Amino acid sequence: MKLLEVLNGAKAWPPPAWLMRQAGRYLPEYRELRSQAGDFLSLCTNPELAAEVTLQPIRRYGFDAAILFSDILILPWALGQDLRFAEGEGPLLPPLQSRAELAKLDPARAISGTAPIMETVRRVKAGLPSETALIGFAGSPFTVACYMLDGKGGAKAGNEFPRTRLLCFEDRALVEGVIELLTETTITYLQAQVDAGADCVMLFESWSGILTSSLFRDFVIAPTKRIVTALKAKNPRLHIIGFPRHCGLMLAEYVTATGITAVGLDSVTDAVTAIAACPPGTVFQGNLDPLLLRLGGEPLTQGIKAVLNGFRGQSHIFNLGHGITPDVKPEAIALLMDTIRAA
Ligand code: 1CP
Repeated sequence: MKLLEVLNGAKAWPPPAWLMRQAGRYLPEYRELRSQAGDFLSLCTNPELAAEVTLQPIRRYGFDAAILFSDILILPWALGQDLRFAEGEGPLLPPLQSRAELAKLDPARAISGTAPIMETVRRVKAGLPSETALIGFAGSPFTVACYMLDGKGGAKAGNEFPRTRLLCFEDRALVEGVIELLTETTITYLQAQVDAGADCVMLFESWSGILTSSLFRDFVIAPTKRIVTALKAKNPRLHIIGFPRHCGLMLAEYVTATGITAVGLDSVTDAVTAIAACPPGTVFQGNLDPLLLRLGGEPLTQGIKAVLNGFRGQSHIFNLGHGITPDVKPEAIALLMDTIRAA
């Protein structure tokens, strides 16, 4: 599998490619299945439909990797926190109020509550071509904690999770408690995905950019290092991709201190800067601006070539800097894959 070779440190030209949110509302076949399933949570917990949705973009575009179709909020939901996805609003949860409420969440449910997800992993693995890698994933503890404490998404929780950031000072023990629970259960949850057939795993730290450097060390680097160390102790050859979105100057420290195999870059971090900042041999994933997919045509092909050339000579996995948005035309993704293959 080309993706695993690059994660092992090989350099490939053209690089292997997959895209964040490659399954989703921009695809007509996704919208069709989604309407059959009812709400989004029912889709995530229906192994037959979730596996089909995972495979749809692979059939259409032949990406080098499939990413399990699920959501980072499945873990807190499995542990016992209410969750619903309001149409057009993203996730909604009752914000955790106290350590007493936190104590009601049950870590044992990281296994029993996620059984349908593991069934999806097994089905996808069985349905994938042998050259296509299967990526399992979880949210990183801090990013998931933002949703558990603010109760809604970053786009909705104006000013970027204000309650979570205040709690870091007002009731730090509560934030630490949530992160502790998530760190332990994320290890269990990702190990179960590996046991079910995931070839590598990715940690989404989508909101790492809202923390001060000091809090970033405590709430991003330390838990990530614990997860990576625990998973590698059990699976020495497992590759773990970290995505510390908008982490800015903390990038090199994140890469060095956590021990992750590869780092996903957001679109605002350019190749020259990232390569100069990170230790030699760092494996990079990224980082086309998904906005260009809405434009298509020449701006898109120029943007793709800039990413390809920017990381040429490095171990690089082509991806976006964030997920595909629902307004992207499926033809733009076909143009993207043709451009990469012709490079
Ligand atoms: O069909 C729909 O209307 C639901 C839209 C949707 C989809 C397709 C949500 C709700 N989640 C997903 C799938 C999803 N989420 C995947 C599937 C695999 C793939 O990439 O194809 C993955 C990996 C995620 C991960 C995820 N969920 C992240 C991390 C990546 C990122 O986007 O930064 C985050 C932050 C979430 C939370 C979430 N779930 C859904 C939405 C709309 C959001 C974002 C809310 C916000 O904070 O604004």
